[in-house]
Amino acid sequence: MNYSRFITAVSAARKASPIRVLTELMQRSPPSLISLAGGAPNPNTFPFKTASIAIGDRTTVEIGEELMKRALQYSASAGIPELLSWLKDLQKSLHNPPTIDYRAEEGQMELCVTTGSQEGLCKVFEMLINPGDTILLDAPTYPGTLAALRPLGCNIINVPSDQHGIIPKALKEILSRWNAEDAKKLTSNLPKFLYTIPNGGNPTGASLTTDRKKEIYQLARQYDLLVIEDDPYYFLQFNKPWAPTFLSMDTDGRVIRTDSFSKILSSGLRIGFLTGPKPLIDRVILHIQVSTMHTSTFTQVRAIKFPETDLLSKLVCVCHIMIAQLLQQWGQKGFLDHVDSVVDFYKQQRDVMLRAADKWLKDLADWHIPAAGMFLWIKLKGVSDTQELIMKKALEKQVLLVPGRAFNINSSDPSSYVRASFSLSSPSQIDQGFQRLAALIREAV
Ligand code: 09M
Repeated sequence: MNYSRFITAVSAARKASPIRVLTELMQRSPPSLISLAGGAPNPNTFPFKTASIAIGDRTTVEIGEELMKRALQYSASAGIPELLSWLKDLQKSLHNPPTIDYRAEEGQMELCVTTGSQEGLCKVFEMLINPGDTILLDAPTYPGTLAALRPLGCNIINVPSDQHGIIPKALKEILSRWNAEDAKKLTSNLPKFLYTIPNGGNPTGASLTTDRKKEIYQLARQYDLLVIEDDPYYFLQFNKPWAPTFLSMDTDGRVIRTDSFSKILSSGLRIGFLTGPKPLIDRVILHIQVSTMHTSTFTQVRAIKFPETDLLSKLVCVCHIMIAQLLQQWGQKGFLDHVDSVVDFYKQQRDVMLRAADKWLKDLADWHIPAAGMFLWIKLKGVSDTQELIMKKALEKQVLLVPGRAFNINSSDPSSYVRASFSLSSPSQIDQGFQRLAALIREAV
């Protein structure tokens, strides 16, 4: 792969800071080295000493004094080594990426920890998109993606999809506007990437079939596209075996995958991870390095904010240690057992919502059964746009859903859909919520 075609001038210009180079040199040196080079604070002065965190299975994650000192200290931008190696092993077991033993420049699998998958996505988009570039995605899609993409000034093309995700034939048709041979030219105006949510799509609940993934990957090869596989609902697949991922098919090193712990360990801790070809992941790590530096500069200027923000950045490190300790304690089996119990919960919730939909919405709306995730995407019959219905009238009826417009590439385009989430509400709330929605639709049509 020639990665230079994909990278913006800004991203290509990123270089490691000299302090980072020195830090790595220091870490590799024998203990006899007297280093006066480190710029990190002395953790003995920090007020937090130990922590014991209770886990649901009656065990605890213990953070003793030495570990706490590390937890409160600055750490590597890519993630702490124990968490990185645990996650690399996980990716190997789950996806067995063909790139695992490639040479670095050939697109060897690399990984970095991100502050939620959102940070990874945003930094990947900023690495790849120049104003005027074309990119492909299957809308309706996650508004966080659209909000990160729109200001970058790219031309977003919608690839038609159905309840099984992107339709390969439609993708082929769109790509036939370009000449695949142009992909070899540095100045090619071919789309740079295809973005998709392959499991339990947000908002559609759609999951791509394996055959479609294979066809899509072949088209990506033909037209030299990167594939951005945003998969926060991977661990919330209701049926086993879990579908093979784009990462598992990636013989070229053209897949960038975002994973998230938000749906299975915690969304507030803000931990996700980015997996992809080393030449690209290294660019993102350089961006992470400098965005942390910007935060520091800001806090020095705004003195009042200093203690609060400083504490926050250290707590992020505590979170990494907390997750790393938990995962090491659990091992892969313990982690996947926990995932199974989370899936059991969401599957039951999905079934409760489907029963309520059958009971109240049968003649008023259409939907497909989601095979993963936490959303039901409901098309209201006879309602051309749900925006006003939800934003004004639904509140009066004491029920709230997300109007479909929020997920359109152009958010002023009308939508007949609403997104209902089955993650937080109790069975009786779901039942009552749909009863209220049914009354609302009846009044509107
Ligand atoms: N609604 C998400 N989606 C969401 C949502 C959310 C507060 C988040 C896809 O936590 P992260 O950074 O790993 O997740 C980001 C992310 C990435 N990709 C497809 C997602 O669905 C999270 C947060 C309030 C509402 C929210 O509605 O859909």
